[in-house]
Amino acid sequence: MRPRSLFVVAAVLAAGVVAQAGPIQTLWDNYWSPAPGYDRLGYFSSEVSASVPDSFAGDDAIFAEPVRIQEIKWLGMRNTTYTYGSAEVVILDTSFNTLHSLTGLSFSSTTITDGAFPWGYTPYEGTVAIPNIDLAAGHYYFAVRLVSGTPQAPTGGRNFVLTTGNGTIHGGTMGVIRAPAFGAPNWTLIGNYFGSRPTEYAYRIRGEIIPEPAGLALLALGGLLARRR
Ligand SMILES: [Ca+2]
Repeated sequence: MRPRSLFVVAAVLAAGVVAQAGPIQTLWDNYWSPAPGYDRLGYFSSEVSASVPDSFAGDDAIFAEPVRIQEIKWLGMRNTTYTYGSAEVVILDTSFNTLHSLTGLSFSSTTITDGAFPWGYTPYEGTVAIPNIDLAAGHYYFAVRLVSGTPQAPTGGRNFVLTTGNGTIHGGTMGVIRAPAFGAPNWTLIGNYFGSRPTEYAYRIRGEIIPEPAGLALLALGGLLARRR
C-alpha cells in the first residue's frame, strides 16, 4: 500500500472516530402544551404487582434518522402511600413485536403540583435511564410501567400514564395498551379497547441522533483512490 493510500485510510479511521453521536436531546415529544404536559382528560393503568392485574400503556414515536435511546420521561399519577421499586420498559415495532424488554430499571420522579388535577392520585413526571439502545430510523412504540413495592416489601399500589394531546393524535397512531386480565391480551390501539376515546399518552423519548456513516462513504472513496493509483 502506498503512503498516500495509507493516509486516506488513516483519514477514514479518524473520521469514524469523530462521527460520534450528538448530545442527549428530545427525539420525540408527546407532551401537551402548556406544561405540565397532560390534558386532564384520561389515564390508563401501567403497572406490575399492583392491587390490580398487570397492564401497560404506551405510544408511538417516529425517527427520521438512526437514534440511540438513553432516557424516557413520562407523565403519570400514582398512589403515593405505596412504594414503587423499579420500572419496566418495552420497545415494539409497528406490528407490536417486542424489540426490547427491560426490567428492574431504577427511575426517578418529580411530583407535579396541580390544583386542577381531577382524580385524587398524585401526578408526577418519571424519568428512566435506558442502557444505550440503537434504533434505525423508523416507527416504534414505547411504554413504561412501575413495579409496586420492593422484593423486601411487596405492596399493592396503583400507577397510571396520563393522556395528552387533547384529542389530537400525534405521530403515526394513537396510544396503545395491553391489559391481559381486562380483555386486551395483546397490544391494542386504545380506540379499539371497548370503544375508548382515541388518545395519546404522555411520553418523551430522549437520546442521541446517530450520525450518518460518513466513515463508510470515505472508506469507499479511499478504496477508489487507492485503486486509481
Ligand atoms: Ca401517537
